[in-house]
Amino acid sequence: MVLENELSKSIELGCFHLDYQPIFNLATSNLTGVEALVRWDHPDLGRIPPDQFIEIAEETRLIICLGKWVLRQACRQARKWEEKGYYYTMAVNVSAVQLADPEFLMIVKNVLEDEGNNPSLLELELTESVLGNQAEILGVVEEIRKLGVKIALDDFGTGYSSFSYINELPIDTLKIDRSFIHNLDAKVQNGAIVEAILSIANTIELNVVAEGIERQEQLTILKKLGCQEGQGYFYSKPIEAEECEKYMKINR
Ligand code: G
Ligand code: G
Ligand code: MN
Ligand code: NA
Repeated sequence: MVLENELSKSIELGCFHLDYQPIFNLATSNLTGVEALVRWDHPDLGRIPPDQFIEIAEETRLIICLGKWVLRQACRQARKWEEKGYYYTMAVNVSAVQLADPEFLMIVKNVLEDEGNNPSLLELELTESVLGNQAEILGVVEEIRKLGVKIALDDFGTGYSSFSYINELPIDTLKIDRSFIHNLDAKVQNGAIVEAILSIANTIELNVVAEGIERQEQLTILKKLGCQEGQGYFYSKPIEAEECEKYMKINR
């Protein structure tokens, strides 16, 4: 497969960069963190979006190498911000293939040590597809959490068994999938699922991030329902590290 070869070459040559999407406290509009999102800068084909290569990277297991690079890059950036007195959560997407890799825990440990990060400012975003049901994966997640790293459940609500994972996995944050935010409007029933998710999350003291906030109306409803944090085009699309800094304040 051609794209596979290109992907492999680009990983060797380092033809990727990370953009960061800011995440805000909805009540105060203060920045709380950023989500790192990988971008492929192909020398001839130009920018290729992740929807077009993450799956191939997973199928070919190239995601293990690429994901390791993403993690290191994100931690290096987070460390630079820490040194400037900018203490914000750095969220990094982790694929199922990475989590199932026996070396993953060691990779996380090494990156944190090498880069000198505060582990509690790193949050790994897992999706339900990651999780299957294996006890091994639960063990890895527990070990990662012992390092002080936070765990988020991404795209929450889209899978078959989202709710069962809340009990089985040690998680800190739920990220409500943007499909549930999309139709939030004055119709009460459209908010019912979000309201249910928030009710459970508040009871068991999970942090909740709403994804894909695009309109003021959605923000107003989310605030009313007690959602703490959010991200989306209403605030900012994914942007370069330097541009993120305009949202950051020194808090030592
Ligand atoms: O912003 P966007 O077009 O970048 O992302 C599209 C999809 O690609 C999202 O579902 C996102 O989770 C995924 N994605 C982006 N960056 C990464 C990454 O570094 N690792 C993994 N596994 N997925 C990513
Ligand atoms: O699956 P994950 O949550 O990691 O995906 C992040 C993806 O969502 C990226 O592709 C990002 O560009 C996209 N995204 C971020 N904010 C918005 C938004 O407000 N609306 C839409 N449609 N997509 C968004
Ligand atoms: Mn994500
Ligand atoms: Na998502």
